[in-house]
Amino acid sequence: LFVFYLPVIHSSVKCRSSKLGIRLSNENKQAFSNGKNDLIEEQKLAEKQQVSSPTETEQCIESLIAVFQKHAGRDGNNSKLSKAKFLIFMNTELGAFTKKQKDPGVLDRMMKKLDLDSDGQLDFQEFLNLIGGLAIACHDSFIKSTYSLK
Ligand SMILES: [Ca+2]
Repeated sequence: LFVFYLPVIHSSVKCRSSKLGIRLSNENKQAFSNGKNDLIEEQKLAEKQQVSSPTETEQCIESLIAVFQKHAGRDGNNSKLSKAKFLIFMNTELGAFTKKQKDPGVLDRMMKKLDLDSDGQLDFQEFLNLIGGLAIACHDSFIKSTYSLK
């Protein structure tokens, strides 16, 4: 049903999202260490922060990273999702999808398919294949329903 092997924009995931927080805090430090924390400086800072606030896409990427780390970090190893953590992720974050599945073996098979290096865990790349596959399925379903209405 789903395409799990979506090539993902791996390098772009790392790029801006983590640097953004650092850049903003450096701007804060600079403005306040100069002793110019009057109204004008605060206004300039607010304008700078508005300009460099994350875009919708950047926020989505940050959310994916945060969700992965939240679930992967349940046992202290926040770089991989074990099968148990994968099941918790599926039942909490994608509960609507999971509840619809009548076949109890579907999550086992998904885990096996997603685990490309067969180490019994999902790294971030493998996790993104899941998200990509679900996004494609949702997009296809959206396109179908849009065209069937016309
Ligand atoms: Ca793996």
